[in-house]
Amino acid sequence: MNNIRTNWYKKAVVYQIYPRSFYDANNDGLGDIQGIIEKLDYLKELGINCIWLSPIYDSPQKDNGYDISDYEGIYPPFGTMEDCKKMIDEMHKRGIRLIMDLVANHTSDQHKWFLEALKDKNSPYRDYYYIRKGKRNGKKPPNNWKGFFGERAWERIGDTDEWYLHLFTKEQPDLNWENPKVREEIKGVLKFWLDLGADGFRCDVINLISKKQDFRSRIPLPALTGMDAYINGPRLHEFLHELYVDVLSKYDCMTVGEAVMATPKVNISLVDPKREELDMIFNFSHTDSDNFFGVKYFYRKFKLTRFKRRLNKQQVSLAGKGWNSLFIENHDQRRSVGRFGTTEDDINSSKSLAAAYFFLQGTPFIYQGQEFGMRNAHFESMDEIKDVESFNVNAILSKVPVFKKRFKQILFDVSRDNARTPVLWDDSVYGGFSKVEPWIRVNKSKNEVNAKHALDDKDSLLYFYKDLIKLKYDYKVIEDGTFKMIKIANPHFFAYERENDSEKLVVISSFSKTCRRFKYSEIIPNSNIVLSNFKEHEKAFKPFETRVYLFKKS
Ligand code: ISL
Repeated sequence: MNNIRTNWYKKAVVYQIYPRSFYDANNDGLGDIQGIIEKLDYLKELGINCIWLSPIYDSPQKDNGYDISDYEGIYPPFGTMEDCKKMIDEMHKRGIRLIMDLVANHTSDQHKWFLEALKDKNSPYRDYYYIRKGKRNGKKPPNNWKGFFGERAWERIGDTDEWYLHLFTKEQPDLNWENPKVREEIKGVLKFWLDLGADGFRCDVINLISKKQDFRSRIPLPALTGMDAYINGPRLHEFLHELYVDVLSKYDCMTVGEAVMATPKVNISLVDPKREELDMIFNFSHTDSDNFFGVKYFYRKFKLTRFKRRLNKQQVSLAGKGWNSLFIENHDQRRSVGRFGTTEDDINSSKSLAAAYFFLQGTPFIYQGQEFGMRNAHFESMDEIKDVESFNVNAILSKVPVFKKRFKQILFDVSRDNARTPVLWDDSVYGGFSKVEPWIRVNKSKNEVNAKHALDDKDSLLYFYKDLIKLKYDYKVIEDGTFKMIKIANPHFFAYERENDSEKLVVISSFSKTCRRFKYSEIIPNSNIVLSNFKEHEKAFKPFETRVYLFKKS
């Protein structure tokens, strides 16, 4: 087949925008599309060349847009389709590509398909969803499955004997991908956006789209009962391949799938180019290294060696076979400052972490505000929290005796809202995000941590990210070099080599609060350093010093 796909994603640096918190151009307290347009020059200057835009589609916003009521319409407070076209145009003019968020495991309960399905028992839309008879004359759900926000995965339809499946909130009914008509509809959505100019998709919870069809109860688990039936279901690969063949292969686009709880085996099966499914996935094994069982509420102390081992596993298992995504933050994760061995009082720790993840093999992603070190929100009351997940989990876990006392604090620490406070553009009253009070409270650190402050200081994290991005484009070895972790058991350093026929790149990042030596034969402290957060280098690394060495082979 004549392949029109250029795999441009291998040269991409992607910046994620969570629109409701990015920039409010019309001063209604909510970010918007015009706000994105206004900040494109800032992003161009940062150096990124691709944007992943979290959902802007029409939606009742029960889950901040991850509950879509019209895949081809824009949520009016964010703007119009005309604004959207202008935004795509302005991005492309600046050499920035756009990947849209494809939320196709579920729709909103206000989507016309679901409304039609409920209205009429004979409607063809009924089979777009999983609607099943309940047990005990319909009074009990069809099985004991639980969803991602802690609740049971079924909602009764009025006082009928039927229930529908929802793996997220009850306002997000799961689509039935077994139905070929559903797959055609989703292909139509993909085509619509690609024809409009989108360059690809971040595919929300994509490894949930196929479910085992027995719908039997499973052994109850502390979380996600039934997961063996709905994670990596039997027809997952077939459905993805179908999307690829019928749509994705026909455009020079890219896909990154969000894959929950992906093992290395699942990871490679989704991104092996020979299988023609996805280009890469988000694998959360490293971000989950500070919790038990992949459940963030069961959190534990961060350990650099655990974090490294998990990233190493991702890298090694895909080496030479498939592409990686590289990330430390997104809109569902709390901020990395103060999380992955970094501290709020030493910006060098964020620089050290940034260099550590940025030059691994794969496409780096930066989440809005990460580039200048936005911090967690430090919530103090439930009134400050807006996320439906936090509410639903709070309602359940606050009743469990072992959680009772500590649970609120855990919730404040790990709530997804930590990443969703407005981007701090300056130190004005609402952090330069808006002139009116935003939809969620402004981060209290606005006076110390904001984009303006970072732009005024050549030593800021932002300029360091700028340098990282530039290096990523400059050296081919970052794209195609082999990967080798160095001294993986060392608890103070994150170090690795990338090597191809002509170059070798070595990254050594200290995560130590004291000066330490890192014995490694090939380096001489002051030569071949292409990037560092310190100007002078001695044998010992200063606290949180990072050095990137580049050796040319003759
Ligand atoms: O955020 C999580 C845990 O706190 C994850 O379990 C998250 O729910 C999961 O990664 C799926 O996330 C995606 O789909 C959700 C949406 O709420 C998230 O924002 C989105 O990234 C449902 O569409």
